[in-house]
Order: sequence, then C-alpha cells, then structure tokens
Amino acid sequence: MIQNKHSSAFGLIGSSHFKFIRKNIAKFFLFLGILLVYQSAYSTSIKGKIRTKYEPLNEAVVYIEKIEGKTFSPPEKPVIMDQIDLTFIPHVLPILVGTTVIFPNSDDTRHSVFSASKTNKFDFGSYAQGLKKKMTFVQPGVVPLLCHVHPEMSAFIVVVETPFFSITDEEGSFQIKNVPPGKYKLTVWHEWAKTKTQQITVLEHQDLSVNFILD
Ligand SMILES: [Cu+2]
Repeated sequence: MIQNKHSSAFGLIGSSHFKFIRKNIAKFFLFLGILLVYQSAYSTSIKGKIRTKYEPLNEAVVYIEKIEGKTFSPPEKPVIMDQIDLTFIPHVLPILVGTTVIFPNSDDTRHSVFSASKTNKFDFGSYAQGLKKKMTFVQPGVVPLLCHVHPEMSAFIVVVETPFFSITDEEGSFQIKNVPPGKYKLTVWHEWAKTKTQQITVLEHQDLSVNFILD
C-alpha cells in the first residue's frame, strides 16, 4: 500500500517534470525560430551613392570583386537584353559570370549584335524580328554591345565574379543585400567615368554605407 502510494507520488512528479521539460523545449525552438527569422530579415546590406563632382551617376555598376577561394553558381534562368525601338534594353546589364543572356529582336527591322570585347568577343550576324540569340558569358569583364546596322545602338554587359552587385538608380543610389561578413574590394564601373575601387569591411548585422565620387 505504502509502496504503491510512494510510486504513484513519484509518478506524478515524474510526469509534471517531463511536462516542464517538454514545454521548455517548445519554448526553446520557438525562440530559435524567431532568432532565425530575425537573422534572415536583418542580413547586412551595403548602401550608398555614386556621383561625380557635379551629379549623381545613373546606371553605375557597383560590385564586390572576386573573393579568393569562392565561386558562385550562376542563375539557372537566363536574363534578357532586349532590342526595342532601336535601343538595347537595359542599357547596362550586370551579371554573374556564367550567366546566359538572351538577345531577342523585338523590332520590325533586322539587328546585328556584336561585341569587340577582348574577353567575350562575338558576332551574332543579322537576325530578324521575333528571333533571338543566346550567349553564356564565362569570362569576367565589360562587354560593350553594338549593332552593325544601327550605329546609334549601344549597351554594356558587365560580367562580375560575385553575386554581390547592384546598379544605381537616377539618384545614384545602390544597395547590395545579404552580404556575408568579410573584407572585400568594392568596385564601381560607369561607362563615362574612371573605374574606382575601395577596400571595405562588412561586419555581421551592421549595414555599411559606402559612397564614391568618380572622375
Ligand atoms: Cu540594330
């Protein structure tokens, strides 16, 4: 009898103790979950403005240079460099090395896109409306685009070696999101300006502001 009471009392303590642990494990995982959501929502960004002495620079490409020992897979989906109303759209297209670009002809005239770039030289020849050409850019560097038929057409594909790149808006502002902590070289390219590089240090969960004045 006594033995029985004893064991049931122990049983009670045992089960409430177990409930306590279970409750706290649940709380722990909830906390962990909130922490992870917070961390991913608050990943580090590099923000800033690119300008000359006189004005903000639109369509400047800001990018982190090659990180030693790191390679990044290009996006599976190709990106588009369109031709509409005798204009390449967009005028400047930054991509990660290995990205495939599709060049549709959306005009009712023939275009003949080529590049005399040292590292990514190509010539698609003349092609009509509705057709598209395709090219995978495996070498880093700036690829100036021209058209044999329309000398006024020009554009640039800027092939960079990390996925940490951005292009400035009309106010010259850029933002590169989700940058892991580290020391990097941040470079700015603009078609009319001298390319410039700065050493930067990205700390964990601390947005970094970097501005450039180009010549
Ligand atoms: Cu053309």
